[in-house]
Amino acid sequence: KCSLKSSMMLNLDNRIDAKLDLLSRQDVQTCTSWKAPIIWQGMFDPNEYDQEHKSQGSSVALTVFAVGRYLDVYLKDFLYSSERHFMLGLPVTYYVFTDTPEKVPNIKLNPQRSLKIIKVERHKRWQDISMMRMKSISQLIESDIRNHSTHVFCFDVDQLFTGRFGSEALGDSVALLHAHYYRLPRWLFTYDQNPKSNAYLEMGDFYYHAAVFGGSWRSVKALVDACHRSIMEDKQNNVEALWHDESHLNKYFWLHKPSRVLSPEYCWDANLGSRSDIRVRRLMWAPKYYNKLRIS
Ligand code: 2GW
Ligand code: MN
Repeated sequence: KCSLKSSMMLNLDNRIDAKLDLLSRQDVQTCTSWKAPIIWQGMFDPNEYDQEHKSQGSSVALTVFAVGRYLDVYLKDFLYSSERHFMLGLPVTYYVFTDTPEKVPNIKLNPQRSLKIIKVERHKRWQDISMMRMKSISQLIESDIRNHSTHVFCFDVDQLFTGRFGSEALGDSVALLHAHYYRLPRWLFTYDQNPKSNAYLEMGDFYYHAAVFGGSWRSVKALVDACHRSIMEDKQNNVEALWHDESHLNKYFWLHKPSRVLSPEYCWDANLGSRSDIRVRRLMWAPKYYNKLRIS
């Protein structure tokens, strides 16, 4: 449990964070040992965050990869749901990475929102499709995002927005608690245990989910560069981390603590059932069609 008496002791990402009410949630951990807030429903006033970010001129880039069949199966629903729930009221630019640009659905976007398509090659191994996202994101931040958006969020495509995923999630460096691990003892966390891998991590703070990470474009650039470098070095040494990019991400966030942590409300798995601490479901895992999608 968080022992902080007052949110004034938080490390603040935004001026408005001073108003976070850590004590409004007694049933969950609301700050980390390095005093980053863990964002749960009930701790914040959404309107105040929206106003603050509008007046600061925040704008958000959303990156998502839809390579091969993942485009047909997931992309359209992901984007439509995002139009209903993701960062409403702020300018949003979607960046869809795909090997088949012609198949990207033509979606009617709300005002102040636009979509750009980036063609990428389709790696043979799915592990590479997932890991090489780091490099593509880095290049895009450099060539485009940094000129247009203050913040970046990177998403898996196999999910659906079902509730507000708003400006309260914006911060300098943002990590997400993995829904399957946030209540488990740390020794069960599935960090990479091979000392030969750069992702090797005996014990970390939390188990973070790579399906969602974000921050200022500068911080995300540093993160994806570090993870990509780490992944490439592993390749040269003929090792692959247990959970691929997610293992490297967890190592990175151990070395570079996130300034803001999102509760599993921000990426919930319906298979876990309903729990009293999950008061709102903001983003949900979509079904995995393993037999159809993971043939390679
Ligand atoms: C991935 C696995 C098996 C077969 C295909 C793919 C695949 C992934 C693909 O054919 N096309 C594609 O665009 N992707 C992208 O990579 C897509 O955006 C997808 O959401 C993302 C990660 O793959 P996914 O969602 O199948 O993996 P998960 O849900 O098990 O992801 C966790 O672990 C991954 C590493 O193994 C990543 O770290 C991911 O960020 C985690 O959420
Ligand atoms: Mn996924």
